[in-house]
Amino acid sequence: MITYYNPLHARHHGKVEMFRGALVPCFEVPARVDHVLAELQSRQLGILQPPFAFDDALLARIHSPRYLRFLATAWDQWVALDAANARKDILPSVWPTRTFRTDIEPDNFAAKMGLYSFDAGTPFTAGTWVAARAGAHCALSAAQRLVQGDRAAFALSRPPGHHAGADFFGGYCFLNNAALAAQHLRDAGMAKVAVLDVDYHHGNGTQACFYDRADVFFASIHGDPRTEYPFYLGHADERGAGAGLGANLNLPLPRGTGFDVWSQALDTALQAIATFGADALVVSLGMDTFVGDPISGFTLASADYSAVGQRIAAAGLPTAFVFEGGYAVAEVGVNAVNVLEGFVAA
Ligand code: FKS
Ligand code: ZN
Repeated sequence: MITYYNPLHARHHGKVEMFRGALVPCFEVPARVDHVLAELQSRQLGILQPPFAFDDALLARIHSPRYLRFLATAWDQWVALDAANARKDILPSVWPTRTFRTDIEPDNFAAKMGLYSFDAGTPFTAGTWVAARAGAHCALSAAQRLVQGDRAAFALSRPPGHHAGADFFGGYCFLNNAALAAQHLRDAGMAKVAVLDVDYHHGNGTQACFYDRADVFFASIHGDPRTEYPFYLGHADERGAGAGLGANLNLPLPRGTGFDVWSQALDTALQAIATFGADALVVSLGMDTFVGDPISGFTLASADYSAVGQRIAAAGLPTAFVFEGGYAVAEVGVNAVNVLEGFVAA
C-alpha cells in the first residue's frame, strides 16, 4: 500500500496542554508517527512516497479563507507580540460562546486564538502550520491515489484532523485531513464518498463539514459524548440536515465497550455505507480504541485490529486511510499496521 508519510510532522511538537486545571505534557507527540513508520518498515507493508504537489487552494475547499490566513500567520503574530514568546507554545484562553459575535475578526491576538478554536488542549507551536499543511497534502495524495485507480492508500501524518472544522481547531487538530481527502475524491468525479471514523473520539469537525450534504456520508463509532470528549456533538440523533438528512450516522458507545459490541457497530456503519452507495471510502484511523490507551475508554486488543482491517476491506471500496489519534505510543504502530495488514490480506 502506498503510504504518504509526512516527515515535517515532527515540527509540530506541543509542550503542554490544559488538563484538569493544570498544564500537562502533550499526549499527541511525534513518537506516535515514528512508531507506525517503524512498524510499516519492519513488516515491509508501506511503500513510502512523497506527497504530490498541491495548490493550497485545495485547503479552501474545506476551510474558510480567514481561518487559513490565521493558521499561516499565527506563529509570527505571536512572536511579534513579544520575542520571548518564541520559547512558549500558544494556547487560547478566551472564547466567543453563545450570544457573542464571530463575524468580526478581532485585532487582539488572544481573541483571534479563541475565535478559531474550541479547547485549551491544542497548543499551536512554531512548526504547527508547516506540519499540518504537509499532513493535509499527504491526505490529498492518498485520495489522489484512489483517483488513479489504487485500491488503498495511507496518509501517515500528524497533527490529526477530525476535530478541525471549516474555521476552527481543537482536539489536537488544525486541518481536517479526512474531510479534505473526501472532498478531493468528490472534486475528482466520485459521485458519492463515505467517511468512516473509528477514532475513539467523535469526529465533530468532519461531521460539521458535511452535515447538510447528500454526497458525503459520515459514519462514526465513538465514546458517548455525554461523558467523552468532544462532548458537544456525536449523539445518535444527529442524522444530517436538509439534503444531508440521513447521510450522517453516529454510533456512540459507553466507556468500557469491547470488541464484541464495537465490531457490531462497525458492521452497522459499513452496512449503512453500502446502502448509501459510496464510490470510495475515507477512514479516519484512530487507534485510541485500544485497551491500553491512556485517555480513552474502549478495550480493543491488538489482534482485533487485523479483523477491523479485514471487515473494512470486505466493503470492497477504494479506501484512503488517514491517521488520527492513539496515545498508547509503544503499541500504536503495531495496532495501526494490524489494520492495514488485515485490509491487504483480505
Ligand atoms: C483527556 C482530555 C481530552 C482531548 C482529546 C483529543 C482527542 C484527539 C483525537 C484525534 F484523533 F484527533 F487525535 N483531550 N481526558 O484522538 O480524537
Ligand atoms: Zn481520538
